[in-house]
Order: sequence, then structure tokens, then C-alpha cells
Amino acid sequence: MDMKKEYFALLLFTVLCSIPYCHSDSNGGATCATCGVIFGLAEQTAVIHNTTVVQSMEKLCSYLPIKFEALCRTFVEFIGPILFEILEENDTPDEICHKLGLCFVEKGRSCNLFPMKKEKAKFYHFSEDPILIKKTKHLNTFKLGADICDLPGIKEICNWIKNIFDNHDPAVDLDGDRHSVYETLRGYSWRGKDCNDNKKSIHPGARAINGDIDEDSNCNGIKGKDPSTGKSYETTFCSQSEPRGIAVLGDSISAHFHLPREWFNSTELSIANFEPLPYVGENELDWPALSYGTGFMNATEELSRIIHGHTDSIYLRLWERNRCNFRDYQNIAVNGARASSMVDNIENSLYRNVTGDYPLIVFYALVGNDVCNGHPDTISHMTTPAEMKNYATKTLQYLDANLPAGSYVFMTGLADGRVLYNSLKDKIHPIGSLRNDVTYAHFYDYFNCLEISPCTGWMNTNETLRNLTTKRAMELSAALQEVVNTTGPYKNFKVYYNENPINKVIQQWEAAGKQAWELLEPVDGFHSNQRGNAEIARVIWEELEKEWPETIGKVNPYNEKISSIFGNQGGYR
Ligand SMILES: *[C@@H]1O[C@H](CO)[C@@H](O)[C@H](O)[C@H]1NC(C)=O
Ligand SMILES: *[C@@H]1O[C@H](CO)[C@@H](O)[C@H](O)[C@H]1NC(C)=O
Ligand SMILES: *[C@@H]1O[C@H](CO)[C@@H](O)[C@H](O)[C@H]1NC(C)=O
Ligand SMILES: *[C@@H]1O[C@H](CO)[C@@H](O)[C@H](O)[C@H]1NC(C)=O
Ligand SMILES: *[C@@H]1O[C@H](CO)[C@@H](O)[C@H](O)[C@H]1NC(C)=O
Ligand SMILES: *[C@@H]1O[C@H](CO)[C@@H](O)[C@H](O)[C@H]1NC(C)=O
Ligand SMILES: *[C@@H]1O[C@H](CO)[C@@H](O)[C@H](O)[C@H]1NC(C)=O
Ligand SMILES: [Ca+2]
Ligand SMILES: [Ca+2]
Ligand SMILES: [Ca+2]
Repeated sequence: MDMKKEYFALLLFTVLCSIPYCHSDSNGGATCATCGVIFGLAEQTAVIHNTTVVQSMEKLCSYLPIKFEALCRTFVEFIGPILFEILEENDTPDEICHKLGLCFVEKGRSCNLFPMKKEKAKFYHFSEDPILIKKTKHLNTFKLGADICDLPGIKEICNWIKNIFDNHDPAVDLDGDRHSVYETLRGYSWRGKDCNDNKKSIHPGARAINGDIDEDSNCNGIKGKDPSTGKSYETTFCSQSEPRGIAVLGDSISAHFHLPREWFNSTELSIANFEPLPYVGENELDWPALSYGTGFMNATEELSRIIHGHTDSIYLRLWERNRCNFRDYQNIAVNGARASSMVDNIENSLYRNVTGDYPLIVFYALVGNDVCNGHPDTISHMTTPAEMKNYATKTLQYLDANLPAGSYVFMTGLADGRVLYNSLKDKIHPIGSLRNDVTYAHFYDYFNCLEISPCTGWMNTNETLRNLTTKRAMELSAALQEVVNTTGPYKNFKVYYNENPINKVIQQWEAAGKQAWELLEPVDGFHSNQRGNAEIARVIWEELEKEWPETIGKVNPYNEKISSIFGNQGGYR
């Protein structure tokens, strides 16, 4: 299986739809949106370089890493003649997608990403229009089918993408401890690197075997014995230090979903900006290695072209506090996760040996998908408080059977997503960069028209609906709080409720006179960006220090000795 060559389609297809689950769609749905974005970029590139749309698509291909470039050209070779046949001068990207049959009129409406030209406006609005009927007849010859996954070459790719996005265990893991020596595909971007992939007993977080004199059983880089005393370093430095790891059971916020603005802003497209595409694709468009919970590295030089800000995380701070905790992180977060999918399968991917491993601090952080969906009737598809209690209780029961004694679990409340609309509505979305003609308010409407919004309730121009969504989010937070108050005690962990840190992050940021949008992802208009992630880490950590200091353990007095003897402790990669 050659994974590399399939990224272009990954970009095409996952851009808009795989952010959350596409519960429903209309008017062409995700296929239409993907088409609109591609031709939006192609059309703007054509204007910038004074070329035709087909030429500019070839130009877009040339920006991609070499293997995707070939695939991209295959696609252009296929689509080029069709475009030549059907395009008329000044067709907007939306019109192109309608002509291709990837977008269509349904429910008496047409969905447009870009402003319609006035004289064209009637064309897609009246299905009885004789001109439309004539045109449609003509166009049917070229209709590509309703799904972009039916296009040549892209079909297999769609299946492959589905595999990546449906699988939450490492692709490479010989000994089955769910820690990998491979970086992406749920490898050490997500969970501390395995320092021996042939032994299940050896992995980050394992209790030291025989003082780690011969082998580093917990992959923290500390092993061997002090020649002057003959005593094991691991025993001397770590055995009294109460080591612990961190795991995050979360959604795309915890996985750190990030689509670079530089891939959607026609004035910023370049070869250099697309170089990290393979890395990003194999990580499901997530950046766990830079996330608030389990981030362990700053963006490398290559990545820093499309990442703005440094990494701060609870993991990094736990390690700074006690260097014995090195590499002990697990990011069990999945785009679109909600309380039910956590119970159904996601939580099963957590790995901890109840007797053989150190305790964990677990964050159960489902920030919004329980109130977010793409349905037009969004409220009736939200999780109810009773369901939330039921799912959360099940997850706690699961954790009690699978966490080492002495662990801690935080049940995090939902965020108030009204900040999204309030801070972004009048700003320009990157896809409208050339003419400044697409605002977020419009972008949200477009998603809602196609019924593929990651969150119809909050990403909506209807204030009543946004308020109702927040009301439900608060009810679900209260449900979690009630579960914490009324269930247990649990034998292997203490459980606490913490308010969603994003609310506090935004308050503090605005109180300092700064703008909330600076913390939000510009492409999807939904997630926390790199800066936001670092702020979330800080706010959570400060709260842990203040309210629950026992959860983070003591400062290890041997930290400096560990650094001086073991340097970077073997690094992360
Ligand atoms: C754009 O290209 C066309 C045809 O190649 C040429 O006639 C025209 O002068 C160019 N316009 C600009 C602004 O360069
Ligand atoms: C990341 O960069 C920040 C700011 O330059 C620095 O303070 C921090 O130590 C770096 N973190 C890591 C893990 O390298
Ligand atoms: C868990 O750890 C114990 C003690 O190290 C070991 O005996 C046991 O086999 C481990 N269990 C699994 C499932 O690896
Ligand atoms: C697009 O990129 C340009 C730099 O080329 C930048 O000035 C502009 O703010 C970007 N637009 C958006 C909406 O991100
Ligand atoms: C929505 O909630 C805000 C804050 O609670 C309130 O000020 C506003 O009036 C509400 N708007 C509607 C339409 O309910
Ligand atoms: C706004 O949303 C509410 C709640 O779903 C709905 O009752 C109302 O009709 C909507 N208003 C408009 C103008 O669509
Ligand atoms: C849970 O307990 C806390 C403190 O004991 C209290 O403040 C809170 O109101 C309770 N919440 C619910 C929903 O029971
Ligand atoms: Ca392994
Ligand atoms: Ca192993
Ligand atoms: Ca060790």
C-alpha cells in the first residue's frame, strides 16, 4: 500500500467533511464544499497569475509534494477537458461545481460559497426556469456523479482515508502495548515512543523492572547504576518521586485539529507551505505533538511555516516537575468524538497495565460535539443530559477497571461556543483572501446550507439558536458534575469536575485587551489554534496547582541530576 501518493485526495476529501462526522448533507454536501474550495483556490490563482482555470489547477498541483503532484495532475488531466467544454467566461467557482454536478439545487435552495454575480442569480434558483432545464440537459452529459469519491483514482483513496480516520490504534506496534516506534498513524505523535517494540512489558509509564539496571523499562531514558555507589539510578531518582503519566480522552480540540491557513489563502500558496502535507495527513489533520494536553515539541523549522506559536502542555509541565515522567503521555482523542463514541470504542484504545504501570491523570474532555452536529434540526440531535450521565458513568466504570490505583480523572465541562460567532462573524475567511468577499458569517451559512456544519448550533447567524446550544452545553456540563458528585467512590482513582478551560482562557485574553479570534483556528472557525492550546495548558495547570496539587505530584529534587547524567533522556523521536 503506497500511502504517500494518496494525500492529495486526502486533502480534497477530508478538508471539510471529516472535521466532525457528516451526519447528513444536502445540495451536494461535503463533495460540493470540497469542489467549491478547490475551484475557489484555482480561480483566484488564475487571477493572480493571469492564467486560465485549468492552467492554474496545474499550478496548484505543482505546489504539492512530488507524489501528490502526480496524482493531482492525473485529476487535472481528467477534469481539464470537461472544464474546457462546460466553462463559460466569468463562471464563479460555485457555478463550476454546479455544472460539474457536484453541487445541486435541493430543498428549493442553492448554496454558494462565493457571492453570486447578480445577472446569474436567477439561474440556480428557479427549477422551473426553461433556461435551466435546457442547460441541465446539456450538462447531464458531463455530470460526474454526486460523490467526489467516484472520480478516477480518488475512489481507492477515499477508502484508504476512511481506514486512517477510523483506526485509533498505532499502525505499527509489534508487541501490542499501543506504543509505537513510528511517528504518525497514531504512533509517537500521539503516545510516548516505545523504546522496545518487541517487549510488551517495556513502554512509557511502566514500573521499573529490577531498578532499570539493565534495560530502560519505562522509556524515560533513565537506566543503569551509579558507579560510585552501585545503586540503580532509576531507584535513586524516581522510586520516591511518584511518577505518573497523562492521558487525554477527547475530541478534535484535544487532538489539536489544525488546517493551515496557508493552504486556503490563495495569496499564500507555495511549495514550502505544502511540504508537511504527509505528516499532517497521517495524523488525521491533528497535531497531538503540539497540543495542550500531550504536546512535547515546538514546531520544527518546516512545520513553523504553518504553525504560529509555541507549544505548552500539561505533559511538558508534568515532565518539568518530575523528569521521571518522560514520554509518559497518551493522546486518545478523535475528531468528532462525543460521549457515546467514547464509550463505543475510543476509550478502549487507552493502554495502561493496572498492576504493572504508574498511575495516570486522565482528562475526559469532550468540548462540544455532544451539542454540535450538521443537522438542520440540530437540537433534536444533541446528546441529552440523561444520555450524558449514562455515557459518562460507563466511561468512569471502564476507567476504574483499567487504571492503576492512585490515578486521577478530570471530567471537563463543555465550552461556550458562542465566542466563535461573536468574534469571527465579520472577519474574512482565508478562502476569500483575494477579494475579501467571504466572511465567517457567510461561511457558516454555506456549511449550514449544505448541512455539513461541524456545529450548526453555534456556527449560525441565528442568535436564539446559538443561545439554545449554549443552554444545552451547560446542562450537559451540569450532568457531568452530577455524575462526579453522585457516583463512586472508585477504587483506582479520584474523580473531579473542572470547568472547561477555554471559557477562562477567552475571559483572561479579552481582559488583557486582546481579541478572542487570535486564539481560534482560521480555516474551520471552530477550534483553538496553537496559541489557544498553549493558553489552555497554562490555565489548566494553574488550576491544578491551586485546587488539586496532589494530582500533579511533588517536584522531584533529582531533576537536575537526571538532566546532567541523562541529557535529553533519549529524546522523543
Ligand atoms: C493576461 O494574459 C493575456 C493572454 O495571455 C494577455 O493578453 C494579457 O495582457 C495579460 N494581462 C496582464 C494584466 O498581464
Ligand atoms: C518551545 O519554545 C518556547 C518559546 O521559544 C520555549 O520557551 C520552550 O522551551 C520550547 N519548548 C520545547 C519543548 O522545546
Ligand atoms: C501487567 O504487569 C504485570 C506486572 O508487571 C505483568 O505480570 C502482566 O503480565 C502485565 N499484564 C499485561 C496484560 O501485559
Ligand atoms: C492571506 O495572506 C495574506 C498574506 O499573503 C495575509 O496578509 C492575509 O491576512 C491572509 N488572509 C486571511 C484572510 O487569512
Ligand atoms: C442570548 O444570550 C445573551 C447572553 O445571555 C443575551 O444577552 C441575548 O439577549 C440572548 N439573545 C437571544 C436572541 O435570546
Ligand atoms: C432561530 O432559531 C430558533 C430556534 O431553533 C427558531 O425557533 C427560529 O425560528 C429561528 N429564527 C430564524 C429567523 O430563523
Ligand atoms: C456538585 O457538587 C459541588 C460541590 O460539592 C456543587 O457546587 C455543585 O453544585 C454540585 N453539582 C451538581 C450538578 O450536583
Ligand atoms: Ca509497542
Ligand atoms: Ca514495548
Ligand atoms: Ca527508566
